[in-house]
Amino acid sequence: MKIKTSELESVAVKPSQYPPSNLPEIAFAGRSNVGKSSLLNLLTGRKNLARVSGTPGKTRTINFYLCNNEFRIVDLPGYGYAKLSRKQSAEWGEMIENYLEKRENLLKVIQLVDIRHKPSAQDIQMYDYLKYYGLDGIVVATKSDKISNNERTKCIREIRKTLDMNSDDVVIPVSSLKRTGEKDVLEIIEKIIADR
Ligand SMILES: Nc1nc2c(ncn2[C@@H]2O[C@H](COP(=O)(O)OP(=O)(O)O)[C@@H](O)[C@H]2O)c(=O)[nH]1
Ligand SMILES: [Mg+2]
Repeated sequence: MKIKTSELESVAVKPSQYPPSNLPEIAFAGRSNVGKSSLLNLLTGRKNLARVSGTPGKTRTINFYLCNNEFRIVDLPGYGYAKLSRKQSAEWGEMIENYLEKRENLLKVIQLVDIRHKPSAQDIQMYDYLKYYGLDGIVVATKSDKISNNERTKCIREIRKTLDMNSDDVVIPVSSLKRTGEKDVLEIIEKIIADR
């Protein structure tokens, strides 16, 4: 699959601001700075659809991108940003929970982790959350250009083990910098939509 057209359809902090639930949605979650915006730009072939920021933690909204007039990519606000107040953290939790729990047209959440690091406590928590809602099973390991081919296998094994993934779950190494792995992600998105 190729994403030929994409546009920001809605920016939401609460369910009443979501677009209609008429189209299938695939969401992306991950720690701030993990490379989510870069990946979304790569997938959509647009330089600046999702902002890439040097200052993490800025996106505090759920952004809905309409793709090929056929499905939506949903950018969930990043977690793990140290400078959030307790109130902001609570708002983040509520925002994510509302969406994961109630969105009937949400098919899957693709979780991003940095390929170099063992998933953090918050990564694990997020993934457990996805398991609870039956939305788990696909992890993108970002910034794969930062490690050698040799290290890659080891790092992926570590991610699988730490997140307690099943054998039929997948970890896809991606580099937005080198533009690798993008086809594998698009293929999976296509399959999720076709199988629904
Ligand atoms: N080396 C490398 N750096 C990346 C890659 N993807 C993102 N980055 C960098 O990581 C930082 C955060 O990226 P961004 O896409 O804004 O992450 P987000 O906060 O998860 O949306 C930026 O400085 C990016 O240039 C990648 O594949 N390889
Ligand atoms: Mg971002």
